[in-house]
Amino acid sequence: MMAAIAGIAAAIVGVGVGELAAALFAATSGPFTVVGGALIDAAPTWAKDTAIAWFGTADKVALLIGIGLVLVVAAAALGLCEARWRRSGVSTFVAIGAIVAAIAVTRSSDAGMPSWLPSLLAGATGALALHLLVGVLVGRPEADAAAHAELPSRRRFLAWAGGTAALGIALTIAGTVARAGTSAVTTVRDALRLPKPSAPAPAPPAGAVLDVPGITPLITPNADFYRIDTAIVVPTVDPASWRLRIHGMVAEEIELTWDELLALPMTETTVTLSCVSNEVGGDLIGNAVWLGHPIRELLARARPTADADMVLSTSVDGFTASTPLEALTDDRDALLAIGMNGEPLPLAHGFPVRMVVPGLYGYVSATKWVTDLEVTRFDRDRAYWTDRGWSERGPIKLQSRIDVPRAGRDVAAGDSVIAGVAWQPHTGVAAVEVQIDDGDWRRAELAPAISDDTWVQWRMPWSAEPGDHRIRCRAVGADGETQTEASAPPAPDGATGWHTVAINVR
Ligand SMILES: Nc1nc2c(c(=O)[nH]1)N[C@H]1C(S)=C(S)[C@@H](COP(=O)(O)O)O[C@H]1N2
Ligand SMILES: [Mo]
Repeated sequence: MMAAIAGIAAAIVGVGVGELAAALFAATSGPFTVVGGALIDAAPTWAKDTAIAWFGTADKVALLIGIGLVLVVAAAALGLCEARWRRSGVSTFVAIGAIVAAIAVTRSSDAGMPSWLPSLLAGATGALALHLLVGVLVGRPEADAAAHAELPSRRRFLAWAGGTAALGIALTIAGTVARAGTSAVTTVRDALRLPKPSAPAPAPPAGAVLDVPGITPLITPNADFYRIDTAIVVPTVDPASWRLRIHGMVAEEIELTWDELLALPMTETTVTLSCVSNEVGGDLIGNAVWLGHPIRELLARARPTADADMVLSTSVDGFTASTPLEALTDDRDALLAIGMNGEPLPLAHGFPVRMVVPGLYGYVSATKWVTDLEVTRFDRDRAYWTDRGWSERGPIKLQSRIDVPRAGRDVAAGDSVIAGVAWQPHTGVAAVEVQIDDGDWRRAELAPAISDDTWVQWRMPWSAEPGDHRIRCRAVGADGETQTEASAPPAPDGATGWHTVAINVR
């Protein structure tokens, strides 16, 4: 009996961890959602019809309750098994988690999210909890020795089991609350219509997209765009309550509502955004068409004082970035962005409003869910990452990457192609050079750029000879500078070095 309770408590805490993990990392991949969805898809029509006939619109709720009841019975059985044959229940918990995780992967609609994670965590947590609870229950030999010890030890077990179950319920509630906030704002976002830009982004020039299988797409789809957040939970900001305050060293303070922002002229521009943590050859970089109002217009209204040199932007989540005032007032398209690739900003990319500043790493410029711009000075205020050892200024460094052939992949001998992307946003790229083994550096074909604010694709034909080869690339900036070979780590202000891939040709 007690062992059955241990099994049930373990299952509850496992489910709680799984559902909370789903709310945080992979919305549609909670263990219950996965099993429910799979059952609905697998159920024969007569079963669905019967369910609807019996439960009507509550059929989904009935299904979830049904799954819950099956789980309770199974968990009780696993508890009893574990008490008799140690490890049997624990390993079955892990196995169930792994199976549900595998189903989750086949069903997931959370692009780029670890859909296997919630169920795997649920299984592992359930297993751990069962192991500990049965440990308390079976007890240590000295506790068993004295018969009179039985009552306190049973009470102790019930306290542990009750606590475990309560924790699971609390986690489930936390997950539900987190998800409810997200779904409310998602509904608002889905209903939004973006204003038309008064200055639309020019179409990419002819030839900007090279026909090379496997090369990085010129425009990164939203679902594939890298993400960097200090917040564990994606903040949910309702546009109706969003406000932006511009204050500090200004002649005139400005406060802006969502409706006021939407009424302002909108610019559309393509900008490559990169993370300072991007390693040489890394993929923490993306290129999107952003829609927004130029920040320089707002600052012109606010009129910064002559001695100001920085804007400290703050997010609802407390993240801050220090952006040189100049980058926000010169003629580049630094935007208070509301749109990304023709859609309202995705929640994870800063809905409803973020900053996008051509030429600067994200950590000093691209504040998501932005609500406050304080005009100030670098010697007066410090931003989130500056306090953690990163440079207070972060211009994006000249870089190039080999996408094709992929490192470690075998290549067939004969006519082949080497291709990739190169970037130094707001400076532009003039050339890319490629070296094979210890040969000469040769110029690659450079596709025309959308603008100096975006990356460019490049390629070079290669007659691949059998054997092991080393391929390296380096870019030349539009300012004439050649990308440095000196290798530097991302901290404190961005990685440098030549991207090098080892290839086997056969
Ligand atoms: N509020 C907030 N804004 C933020 C961050 C953050 O952690 N919180 N990360 C920054 C960093 S380090 C980068 S590289 C970019 C990444 O933007 P993305 O997640 O839309 O790709 O956002 C920037 N803006
Ligand atoms: Mo970043």
